[in-house]
Amino acid sequence: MKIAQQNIQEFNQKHIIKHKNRFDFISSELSDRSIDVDAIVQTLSDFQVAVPSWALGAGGTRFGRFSFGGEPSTLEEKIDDVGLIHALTHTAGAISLHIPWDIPSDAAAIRERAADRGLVFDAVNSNTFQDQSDQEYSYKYGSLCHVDAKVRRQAIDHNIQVVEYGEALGSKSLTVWLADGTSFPGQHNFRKAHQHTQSSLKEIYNAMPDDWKLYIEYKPYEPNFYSMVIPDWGTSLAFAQECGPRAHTLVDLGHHLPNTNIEQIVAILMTKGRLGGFHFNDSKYGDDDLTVGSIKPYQLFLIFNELVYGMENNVADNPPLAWMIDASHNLKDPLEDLMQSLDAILVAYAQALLIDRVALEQAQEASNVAACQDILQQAYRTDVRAIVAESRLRAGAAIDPVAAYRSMRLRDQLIDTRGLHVTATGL
Ligand SMILES: [Mn+2]
Repeated sequence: MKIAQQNIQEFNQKHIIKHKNRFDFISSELSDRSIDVDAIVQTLSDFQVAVPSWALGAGGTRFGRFSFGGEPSTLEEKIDDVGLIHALTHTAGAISLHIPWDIPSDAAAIRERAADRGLVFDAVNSNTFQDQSDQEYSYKYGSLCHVDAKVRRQAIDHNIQVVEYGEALGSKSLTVWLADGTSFPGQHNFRKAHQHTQSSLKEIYNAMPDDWKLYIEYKPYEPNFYSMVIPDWGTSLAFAQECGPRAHTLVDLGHHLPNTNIEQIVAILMTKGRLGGFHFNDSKYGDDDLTVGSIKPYQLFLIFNELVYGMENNVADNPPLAWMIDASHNLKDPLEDLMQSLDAILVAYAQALLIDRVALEQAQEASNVAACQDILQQAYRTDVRAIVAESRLRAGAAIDPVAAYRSMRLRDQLIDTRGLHVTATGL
């Protein structure tokens, strides 16, 4: 299923006058502050975030799962759904696959289907946190860290195979997240588990093509509750540095203990040239996988403040970042949730682009703490929604994607085509 461009134009036409009034108002206000609004609109139009194949259906918890009508049950349908989001937002120009949930049987056809919807394939993700029915050894007690070399071998080979699938699709990076860890003191020899993980990662890294990047994700707890083999950004960074220059740390916003200063982590990793990518979501307690910006929008803005600074002052030659949403939708229509997330990302990015960096630096140098706070909040409290809408309008997308999605009754159409009781693969 695809959206005709004409339908988007018709939707925009109905809302254009109201939008133009709002955009003209904020444009003149920002022009008075000597801000180049057109440059910001262009930056937002160009910004692309990958949608993961596992976020298109209803997620679940360990207590239950409530499916959502019209969920995609094949890789082709998942690509179609990302295509719908991309047509409405022009921000979701990439898809990220999890293997073995989404093994492409005909890579050329899948690639073509994606290209037809303006999509490319972003990082591929391996999975050694579940056992598959056809695998010889279990990951119950770990994968890349396992005490048994045969289990490590199987997990390394799986990652190398994921890279091969990715190559066929045009991906250029592998993301590794490990559930490896322990739930009880004494279960692991920490040093041995660390060394096994390091040598396994290095072997995967060395097997990748020369133009590939390795992203190493961290998480402090869950599914293991006493220790994780890669619990934090420092451990991830140490592994990345040991692997080589194309290995980087991946920050997932939900993979931190409460109140962790994530923006500071972003700043330090970029200073070291080792921030590889981002998994956007939001949380109240831990890895809640809630809609981006739904709980802590100010934190998201402060993170974008550091990202913008890092991209504008790239002294350590940090590579271009891989942006991806990593969320799970238990209550909302997954497509609406993803569009809300994309919107929240663009709002935070736009606000960060408004920060008066010259004034901020002067205030920092003068230790004028009150002024520092005022400068940040002046940007954060600016209503940039019309700027974000204008960036979509100029790119041929919908002024208000969720409203357009509803007015076109796209979920009803998906249910008509796919049925009410279908289940997407993934978490
Ligand atoms: Mn993640």
